[in-house]
Amino acid sequence: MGSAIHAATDELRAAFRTNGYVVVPDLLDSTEIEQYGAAVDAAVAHRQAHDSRTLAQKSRYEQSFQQCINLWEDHRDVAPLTFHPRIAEAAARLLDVASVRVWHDQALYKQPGGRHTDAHQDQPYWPIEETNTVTAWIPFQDVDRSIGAMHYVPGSHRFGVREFSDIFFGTGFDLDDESLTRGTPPESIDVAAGSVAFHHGLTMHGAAANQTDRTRRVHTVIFFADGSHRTSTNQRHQSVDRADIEPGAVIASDATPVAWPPSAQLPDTPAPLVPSSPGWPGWDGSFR
Ligand SMILES: O=C(O)CCC(=O)C(=O)O
Repeated sequence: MGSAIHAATDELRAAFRTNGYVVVPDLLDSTEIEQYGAAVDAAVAHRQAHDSRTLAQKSRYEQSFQQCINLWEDHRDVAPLTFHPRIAEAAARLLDVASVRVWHDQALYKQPGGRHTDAHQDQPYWPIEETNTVTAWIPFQDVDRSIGAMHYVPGSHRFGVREFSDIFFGTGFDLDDESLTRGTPPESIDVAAGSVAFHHGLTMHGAAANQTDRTRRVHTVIFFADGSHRTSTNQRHQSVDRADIEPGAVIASDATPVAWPPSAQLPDTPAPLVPSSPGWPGWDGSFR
């Protein structure tokens, strides 16, 4: 690990606590970017090989990105990225916990001409009681607004809002609605390849359209504090359903392995997906 590799310093942790997002610079070196970028490219191509639709033929949601979930399980060369110790350690430090688990990973490839990503909070999509959650957003190329940069409403993870926003069939949050955002405008964040943007599970966010002729290649990993519980609602989600985690129980299974502290070996591939997990698109394997 070279000296240029950074960490979630106290300053960055304070910024994350205040704003609900932060960019941790230089977590991956150029060799890793090339290697993992190629691995995720191949995994996405494999998962999407059956899909010959043009962008215009896809749903609004699918026009925002090609979403490929849990690539670490069936594309084992992606696993070292999903469980990358520097990224997992940064997540644990930002959440201020000793140990984090992976909820799931997902590639989010925004195709040339891909529409913007509608605004939402992530946490309402997940039946996790505690809100000690964070997503690592890992671009394989420099990202600015023209290719689909993320934007975040600063401090919105502390607004007391935990509200499902339907980006699958609807248009998501209206960030011009001051009663939602407290009049705080979203901030668009450029991220250089090698750096990782982290956002809290309650931070309101979206992403710009891809106006370039290149795909915006991004891998993401969702981490949650070890010891978190499944909500007592009947909200379904493969990350808990497939391991029969009961409502109210601690979420701990081989479907959501510990990423920090790191293990000597990468986690094994867990049992296959539950064939049909009602809820919302993606959880029945339709994006696989
Ligand atoms: O990459 C995008 O376009 C959206 C990402 C996102 O919403 C997320 O990672 O929670």
